[in-house]
Amino acid sequence: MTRTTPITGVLLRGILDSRARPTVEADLSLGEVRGRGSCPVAIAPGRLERRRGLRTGGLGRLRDGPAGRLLDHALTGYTPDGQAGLDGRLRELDDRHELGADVTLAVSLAYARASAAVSGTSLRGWLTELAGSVPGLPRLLVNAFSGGIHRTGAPDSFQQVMAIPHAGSLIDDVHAALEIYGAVERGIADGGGTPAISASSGFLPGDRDVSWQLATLRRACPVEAKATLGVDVAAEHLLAAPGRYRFQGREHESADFGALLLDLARTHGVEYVEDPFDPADTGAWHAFLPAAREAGVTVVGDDLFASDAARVRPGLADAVLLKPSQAGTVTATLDAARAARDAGLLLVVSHRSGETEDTAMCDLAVAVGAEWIKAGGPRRGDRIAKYNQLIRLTESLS
Ligand code: 2PG
Ligand code: MG
Repeated sequence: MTRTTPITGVLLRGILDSRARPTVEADLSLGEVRGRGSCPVAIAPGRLERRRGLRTGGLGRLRDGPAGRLLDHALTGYTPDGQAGLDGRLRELDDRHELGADVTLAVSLAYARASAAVSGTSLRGWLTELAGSVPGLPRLLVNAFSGGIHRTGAPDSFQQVMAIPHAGSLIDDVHAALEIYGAVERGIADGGGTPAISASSGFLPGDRDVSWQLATLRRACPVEAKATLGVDVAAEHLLAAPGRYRFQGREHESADFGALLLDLARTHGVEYVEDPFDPADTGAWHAFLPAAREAGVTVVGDDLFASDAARVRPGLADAVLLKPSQAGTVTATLDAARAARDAGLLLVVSHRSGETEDTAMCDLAVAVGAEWIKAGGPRRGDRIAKYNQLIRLTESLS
């Protein structure tokens, strides 16, 4: 039905992300039906992300700005050949006019929601249909500590230290997440600290090192949660020189850094390591993967693949991290998911540090049957909105 439904209106609006920085929301109409989408904003975009936002800067209706005028002209009255047709058009416009991912993703998601409504299905159902995938509920990556470039000063620690509950069901995992997070919070307060929370709702650990963070988090996990731990090294932001990483006051060559990561993993029960090296340090990724597998660690590429199907290949990592704002459109995100599956890789769907109240990432994670979802710690409305959408999504898949 949407194949033959013309777009009857597109409205761009500047709204605020969770860090109170401007981003873009789009309303798109297919006749009487309207869909809405918005784009999150990163503190730490990877340098391979080609579709960074334009930073329109404005709040309220952007109709009179260049992107608003252009899209109004290019899309009103246009009948796209489904989601792929619309996203192809958006990509062309982006290539020619540098719209930025904030505009293209917002419009693309708005179209997906409007199309789902026209077809009488949910966004999750619609995305599953588009992806041709088997839906499934992911496990939670619960951000407990934030560091690296997500805290102030020169980055020299992990960007995220996370708990991964495996309590039996997604709802049980949410209960476990609350318990673990609460225990970490009480631990900080009992130690005389004031629990301060980062943009991604992880606690800011002050001058406590990564070993302390991992040990504290491990202690906070109740046995019934059957939790393991995960880290986002975000090594691109730790790079001192090619093949050299800054970490807790020292510099390490790639091989030593890999050994240090696996030591920490073995000591603390870390089963998930994201971005252990810079994307250009491919020799290090290749060498690390078999050693990590031997240690029971899953290696995940975020800045490495930048949610780009053309970059996805086996041999570097076990899993691809998907961020729709890296890919720029729904179609490009699903293409990256498909490329991952074709390469025999697992999937993680991730939030950004600056989120909006849009919960499409949860529908995406369930639609493509991603193994994990990373939506921050269970605090603040922007992250809680994701937890709540996951709770709703369990109803369609129990
Ligand atoms: C990450 C994300 C999410 P950012 O590195 O995985 O926490 O950070 O949005 O700043 O890229
Ligand atoms: Mg990351």
